[in-house]
Amino acid sequence: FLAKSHDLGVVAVGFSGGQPKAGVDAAPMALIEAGLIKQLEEDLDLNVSYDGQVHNYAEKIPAEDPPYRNMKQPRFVSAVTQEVSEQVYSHAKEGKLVLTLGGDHSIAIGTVSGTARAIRERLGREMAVIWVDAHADINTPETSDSGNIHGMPVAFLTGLATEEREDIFGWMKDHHRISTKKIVYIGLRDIDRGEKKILRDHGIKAFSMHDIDRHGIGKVMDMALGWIGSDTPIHLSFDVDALDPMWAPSTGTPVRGGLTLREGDFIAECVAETGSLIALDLVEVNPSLDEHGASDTVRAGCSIVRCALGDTLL
Ligand code: 6HN
Ligand code: MN
Ligand code: MN
Ligand code: MN
Repeated sequence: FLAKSHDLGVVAVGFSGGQPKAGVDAAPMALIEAGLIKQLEEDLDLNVSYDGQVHNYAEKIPAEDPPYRNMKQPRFVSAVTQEVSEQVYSHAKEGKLVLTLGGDHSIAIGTVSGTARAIRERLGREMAVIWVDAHADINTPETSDSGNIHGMPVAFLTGLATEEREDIFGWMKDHHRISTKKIVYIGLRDIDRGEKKILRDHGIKAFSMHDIDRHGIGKVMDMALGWIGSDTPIHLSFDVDALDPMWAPSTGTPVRGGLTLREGDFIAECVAETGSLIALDLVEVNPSLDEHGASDTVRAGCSIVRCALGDTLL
């Protein structure tokens, strides 16, 4: 699905507006300072296009941004994700694999909509999304208790939530969206009541930590990739809080009982082996939370990215 399998576009999104805790905006710089881009170029031999900037989108901060339909900072998140969507789209339409370093998970409204549109235009196909997370991030503005948009991206991306207002996600059109049948979750363990109903009502494929305990991660990956089907382009959106806080404590909404470091890397390795990966997001690393765990969290994030982009143990 890629024009050249060695071309990688990197977008660094220093954005925290989808949730209330500062610091997640510093993650792209922390990942890059830990050597991530250098490793991708030198160890994995990727041809990296990166503009050398961590975008903070300060110019997009609206003068006023009161809550709307219960969403917090809706105009700011909408404007930033619209811009991210264009950035990701322009890499993906040239046939590059796109790596986006977040930022909180609201930015996936931009990344997934950008690749969905590019893959439709380039290949005339619908892609699949593998969402690795402790959370389902599928609240609608109405089901959300928190009002934090990082808990809503999947609802907007699947059209379960829509909004007419151009400045509050009204820019999202059908060509930006994916079907509820094309998303697969892995690692879930903290789902809100309204989200459980949405997952059930729409028959959305989800592998929780219970499924991983029962079958093992190997079988779960076979089932997840089997659901997607071979020869389907895959966008992998990896929330670092899918990992157990033992391995990734520096994140905004940690939940105990998560993936081991190896299970996280294994998921990424299995996706790499399909040869169908077209985009990868790494989100929710927050180096300012649990500061003594920050370097472990950053290292875990770098490792997941390397594994997804083709690093193998042997
Ligand atoms: N994330 N379900 C909770 C909410 O606020 O809607 C938590 C969302 C977490 C989002 O981790 O990307
Ligand atoms: Mn998430
Ligand atoms: Mn999460
Ligand atoms: Mn919860």
